[in-house]
Amino acid sequence: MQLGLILGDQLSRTLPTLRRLNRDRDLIVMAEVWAEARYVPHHRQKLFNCFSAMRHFAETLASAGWRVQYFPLDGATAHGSLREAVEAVITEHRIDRIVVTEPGEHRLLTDVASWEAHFGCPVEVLEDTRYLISLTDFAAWADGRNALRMEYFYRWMRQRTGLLMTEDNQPEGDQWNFDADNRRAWRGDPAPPAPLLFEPDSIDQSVAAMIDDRFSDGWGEVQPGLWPVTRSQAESALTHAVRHLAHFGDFQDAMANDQPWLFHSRLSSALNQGLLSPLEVCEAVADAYYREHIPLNAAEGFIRQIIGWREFVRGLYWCLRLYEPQNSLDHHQTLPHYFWTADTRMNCVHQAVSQTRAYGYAHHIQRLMVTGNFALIAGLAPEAVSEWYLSVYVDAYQWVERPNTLGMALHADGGRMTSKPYAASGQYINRQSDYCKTCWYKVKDTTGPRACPFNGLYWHFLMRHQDRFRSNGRMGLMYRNLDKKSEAERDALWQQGEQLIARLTSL
Ligand code: FAD
Ligand code: DLZ
Ligand code: SF4
Repeated sequence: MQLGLILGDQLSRTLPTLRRLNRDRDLIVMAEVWAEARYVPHHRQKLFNCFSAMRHFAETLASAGWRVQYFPLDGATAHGSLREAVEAVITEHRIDRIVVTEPGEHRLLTDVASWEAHFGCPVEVLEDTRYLISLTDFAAWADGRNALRMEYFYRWMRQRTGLLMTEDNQPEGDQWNFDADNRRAWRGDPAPPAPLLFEPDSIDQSVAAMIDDRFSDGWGEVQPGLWPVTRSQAESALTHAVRHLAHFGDFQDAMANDQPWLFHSRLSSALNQGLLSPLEVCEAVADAYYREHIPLNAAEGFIRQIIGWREFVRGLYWCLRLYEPQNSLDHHQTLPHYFWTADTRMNCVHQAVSQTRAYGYAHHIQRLMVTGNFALIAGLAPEAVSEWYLSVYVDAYQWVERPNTLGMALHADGGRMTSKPYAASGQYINRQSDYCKTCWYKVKDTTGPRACPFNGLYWHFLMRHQDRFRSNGRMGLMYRNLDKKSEAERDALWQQGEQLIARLTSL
């Protein structure tokens, strides 16, 4: 008999493990374990989504005739780790082979790689085919390139997939990228769609009770029904997202007070858990464009995020070994308490962290240009920041979280992923949101007690890293602006930055 282990983010009907097993003879094992639940302090909503989706998936498999051994965390036989769960099954049954689709995290892949020797039983690790490009093909694309840039990868992926390509293999609309049409600020109109909610069932109720009981000290609120946890809920979420995608393109980079979702799809957790496939999501969006239900800047902008960014960061995680510690800017400040408490006068940070605590969600620009930008210019230690991002979002899995945090947001990878750091002053946040209007700080001020901290920290960042970045052509304008200032002004900015860094915890 073969033992097929299915992990919490492998909840796909097309999973290679399922294709490799025999429904009549083999055994599927799924286990909620302490090691996975506690290796970072996961948001309680993420734990809820993970365990509820696992239990629903196990039920679906059992109804389809599979033999499933499921270990709930609150059951009599709960295990500390996946290794221990597998060991328990091997002791109980005669197992000829262990089959597992490759885990999405290096940490777990390394552990699985040691099982064959440990158990004295063959372990077959299958390639995860649920992505649009294999790691081998990604490595071949990356091989020999001086710089790995998403835009070139994305164009190549458009050609490979044929998504939004004309019959003569040209991009729809004669343009690869409508990025410039994705930057409108949102001023209250049109109204964003309400998120699709689901009716919690008995599995959801028992998982919610378990989270309350076993993770009472955990961070974040739990709302059963807020995120899809079954395949059919994920399909409804996709239909809902596509129906409301028309304004995604225009307001992709917008932020607004008390508007956690705006026009974003909220599909990342379903995608990352395996409830949706990236291709079906992109095809649904392309279809909506061809039926003239959504404009090209929305369809292209959205598809770029999936076949571009999502596949690109996965390739980089493995190819550039981004699972290893990164700190090219030598940043070491500790994470201020308000990343957990939201207790800060900086309204933009307060908004991003509050909604993260409430829903396990912030959209991309909040993650990149508010919390990420702050962490970059304030010089927070990258590994602490990365652990925070991995902990607080419902969609957080290391293969996607680390490249985004260490590469895109913090430039801690030495610029292998982006050509320049995404450092910005309060002006950017003011342009893209209404946060500054109600902030205690004054976004127009650069010095003084109520000056927006993003301003002082931004100039300090440019000055403290000028040896590295001054020669970067893409940062020329930033340094020209710095050079226009008098020496006295630059001194004042430096002092402002120093003071802000000295009192990061009281901002
Ligand atoms: P939408 O805005 O509707 O975008 C559509 C889809 O595109 C998303 O569902 C997602 O699958 C994909 N996507 C968009 N941007 C990215 C990106 N940069 N990388 C990979 N996929 C992308 N995304 C995660 O899925 N997990 C993470 O742990 C994660 N950590 C991040 C950390 C930082 C510092 C930053 C800057 C971004 C991170 N992202 C992460 C990317 C992005 O913020 C989320 O994918 C997005 O906010 C999810 O919300 P949505 O489904 O409404 O996305
Ligand atoms: C995220 C997560 C959590 C919280 N718990 C479990 C678990 O108990 N059992 C399990 O099989 N998987 C869990 N996961 C998902 C794994 O952490 C995920 O498979 C790895 O991080 C690889 O991406
Ligand atoms: Fe954020 Fe500064 Fe605007 Fe306040 S003034 S919301 S701190 S950017």
